[in-house]
Amino acid sequence: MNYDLYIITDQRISHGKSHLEVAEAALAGGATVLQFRDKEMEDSEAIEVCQKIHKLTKKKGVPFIVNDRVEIVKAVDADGVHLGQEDMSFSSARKILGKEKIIGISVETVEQALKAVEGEADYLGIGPIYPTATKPDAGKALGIARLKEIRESVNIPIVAIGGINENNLEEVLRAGADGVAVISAVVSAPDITEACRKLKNKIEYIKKRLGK
Ligand code: TZP
Ligand code: MG
Repeated sequence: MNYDLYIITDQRISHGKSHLEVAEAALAGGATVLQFRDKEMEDSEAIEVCQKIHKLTKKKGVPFIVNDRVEIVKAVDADGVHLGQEDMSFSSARKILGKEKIIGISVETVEQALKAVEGEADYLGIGPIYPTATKPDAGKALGIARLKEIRESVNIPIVAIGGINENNLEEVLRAGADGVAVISAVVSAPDITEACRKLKNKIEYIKKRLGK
């Protein structure tokens, strides 16, 4: 699976664009993973939206992940779920979703990372690496040193998140992230497709240079 450019939808900061519009534009710009993230939308509406997004991601062969909401993954047969430390336990999610679905876990420490690997998480989200206004309840920025420390402790895919944009991409990829998860730098951009293209080109260029 290609974690290079993991785009997360967020209707609160997309200047009126819907999840579906954000997803469509991000896919056109080369997103390699797409996540639906909405903590407020009613299940029935979220399911409708996710069914539509899933149709688009399938056409592009891009994995579709749902944040937090295991029952929605089940309802729309999405490719997986992303869970935080305070969400449903990994083992419960695995029981509900079965072996084939992707389960990603957010971690902030080496200890949490090792535990997630032990539970056979498919990938880790690490962040916030830099300060971010997008997740007000996120802890304080972890920094690059923590990302490196976790990279050295685990060998499953890791995706860096939090305050990532074209100016700090290189630093996180050099620290060992397999890809970057981005919200505001893409979702709030005037042209989402163009913002994705720019990031994607830069990621590919940097990775090539780093021999990854
Ligand atoms: N988890 C840790 S930081 C974050 C999440 C969901 C928000 C990232 O958003 P942005 O706008 O890319 O900083
Ligand atoms: Mg969560």
